[in-house]
Amino acid sequence: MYIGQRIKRKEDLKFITGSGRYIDDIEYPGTLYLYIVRSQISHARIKKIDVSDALKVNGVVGVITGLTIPFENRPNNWPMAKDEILYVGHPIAAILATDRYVASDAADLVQVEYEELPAVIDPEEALKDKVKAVEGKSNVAYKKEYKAGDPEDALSHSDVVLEEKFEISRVYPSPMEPRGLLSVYQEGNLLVYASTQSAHYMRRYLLSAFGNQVKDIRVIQADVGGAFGAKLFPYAEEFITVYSSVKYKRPVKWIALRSEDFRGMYHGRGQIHKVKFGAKRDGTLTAIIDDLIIDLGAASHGTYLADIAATMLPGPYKVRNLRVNVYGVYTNKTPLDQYRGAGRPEAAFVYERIMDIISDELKLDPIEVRKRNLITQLPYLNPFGLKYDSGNYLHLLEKAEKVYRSYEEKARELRSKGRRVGVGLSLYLEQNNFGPWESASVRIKADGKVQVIIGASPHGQGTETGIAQIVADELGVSVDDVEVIWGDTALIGEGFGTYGSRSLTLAGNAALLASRRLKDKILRLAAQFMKSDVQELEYKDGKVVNPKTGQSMSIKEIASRNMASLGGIWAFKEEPGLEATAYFGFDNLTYPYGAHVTLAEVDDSRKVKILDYYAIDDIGTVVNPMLAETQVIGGVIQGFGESVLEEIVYDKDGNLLTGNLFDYAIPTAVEAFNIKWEYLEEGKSDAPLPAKGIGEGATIGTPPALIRALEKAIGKRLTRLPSKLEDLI
Ligand code: MCN
Ligand code: MO
Repeated sequence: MYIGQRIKRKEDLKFITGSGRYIDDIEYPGTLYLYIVRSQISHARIKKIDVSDALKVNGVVGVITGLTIPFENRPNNWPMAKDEILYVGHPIAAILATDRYVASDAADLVQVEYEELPAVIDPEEALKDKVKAVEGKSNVAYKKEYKAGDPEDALSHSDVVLEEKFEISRVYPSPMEPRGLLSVYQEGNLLVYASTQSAHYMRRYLLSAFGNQVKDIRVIQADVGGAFGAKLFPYAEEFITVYSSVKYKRPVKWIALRSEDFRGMYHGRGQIHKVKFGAKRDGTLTAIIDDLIIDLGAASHGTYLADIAATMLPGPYKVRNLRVNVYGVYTNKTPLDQYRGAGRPEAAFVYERIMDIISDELKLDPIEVRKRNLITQLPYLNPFGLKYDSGNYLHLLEKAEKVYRSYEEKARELRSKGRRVGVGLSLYLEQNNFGPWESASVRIKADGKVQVIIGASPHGQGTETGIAQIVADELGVSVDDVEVIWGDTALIGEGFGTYGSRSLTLAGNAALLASRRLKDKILRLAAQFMKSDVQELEYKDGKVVNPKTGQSMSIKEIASRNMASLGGIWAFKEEPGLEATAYFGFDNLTYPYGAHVTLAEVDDSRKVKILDYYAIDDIGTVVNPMLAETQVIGGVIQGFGESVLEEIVYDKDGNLLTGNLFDYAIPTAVEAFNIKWEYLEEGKSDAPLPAKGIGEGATIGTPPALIRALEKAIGKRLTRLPSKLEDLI
């Protein structure tokens, strides 16, 4: 059995030997390089754009301005600002040149005449709807009320009623590779190389805009240097690049500079929760009323993140009286969309802060407060209709409690020596496997090697290895003989992609079902080749055996017999070919859960140091504990960044103050720390392979645990992400 084993990643060799192929490594003769001229101010009316000087530059082939394409939840001035500039970084013009440096030099010669408009940057200001972020439009792009039970009544019957404002700042997803696209126009067809989380989504988006101008669009996912949720949905620059290659009938390449990526890549998080909540003296949470303001920036496609946060607000707790008033507001900033965790980290920050605050206010132990509120019967229908499927939350919490108590012990000792240390624990609920289904095809080639094609688009997670383990077990072959490929819309009919921690579960189960289907076909073909009745045969360890006669055939023999001359094949009833496709999806989402415990120190220079860190997850069957563990490690470090280092900051006029990696701090090897991880397999999903996802969990569990530890270290309540230096006095 490979499932459950720490198999080394199959995908790494090419990257560690330098033979990865990212978009910018792919070269086509005759390529034009595209450079985007971006707005330097946050809100203005465009009066005139003069490109005549730019067009005179030797090597410049064309300049595009005023391109607008109607697209769902995007402003009228999309993908380019035609008459109104909405944020710093908004594309205004695109220079196409035979050399990328010529293109960027020519960009300086584009003259934009504009009339500045007042900008609204602060989301609470935006909610007042006085200064408009988009001319002629209300700032309130989205309003929704989620209500369950009777929260007002429950508050009036509570022993304590508390109020708090939690702020979760915007972050930049910071993949190592910025975005980019290469669009190749060939005889009426488009071949698009993308740094994306889903080749199929990209094709569908591009077809909606360019489908009537080209015969077909094929999208290939190049190697992707990280995405973290931010490379799933379409971007202005991608549409501008494709438009240009159709217009000039040439390959066009666009690669973002890091500083452009800070302004162009959708920011994540950006939520404010103004919360009123009540509790009984014993720590029972009675009700939550939450005004949730999501800072959408200049487009409204990020509203679903508030919906996820709102419906997940009860977390793993029994509270049934809630009201969440969601306000999605436009601001003159880069549009907002998903970042690893997507709505669940925001919810967890709020419900875990609430648990800790209740324990402080009522002088109760934080674990006891959690236990008092914990859901103990699963499946459970949460007050907003989400069905938590499986698991034993209490068991996991009890395991985490042991770690917590031992960290407390250490903390007491260190505190007695005058050190500012604290311990934090978080319990969190994850929700994953979004998207209707995923596809997989499994083939056996003539040499007996197995090829798996999946509709998901992994980009660093290690899914190739995980899925190879599943298929190798099912077919009884060596994991080294299983190759997993993906990321090309010409490879498999339809698919979705890699997001919402779904790939192992959905594509993995599709691959499992396809392997089972393929085994039936192998048996039928073998029956013919072995001149046996199919009922007499058994599939075992990559072989078909006839227990009665002792006769057997390996998959390799069957696969090569399958290739025999036409007569040899058509003489049989079964058609040739060893290939099967299957699809897998859930009726309900799955709900993994976990707990994080940390011992942290704030030193005299207010620097945060993690002295110990422990995470426990229950994701049902773990296919490869090493892959899952590395996802947790990466996620904890990202969560650390979000908790103490990373923040997108704009000044009051909408200038981005943290627009490069000098001003925007992400954790590096220097800040990294040791993380211990353990897993339970009690909460199985109802899939044939009863797994759930792990790709995002750690970004949900880390901030509330860490902020609690810091709060205990300094003895002052912390309510925002990240905690800033001035908070840590
Ligand atoms: N796994 C496992 N057993 C399970 C579940 C998962 O062994 N029960 C393994 C899988 O084989 C895979 C990894 O854990 O190697 C993650 O699988 P899964 O939870 O299915 O998540 P996805 O593959 O769908 O990845 C998406 C997830 C998301 S949504 C974001 S955002 C994120 C993340 O993955 N972005 C990442 N981790 C990232 N890691 C890297 N390196 N780069 C990103 O951009
Ligand atoms: Mo994601």
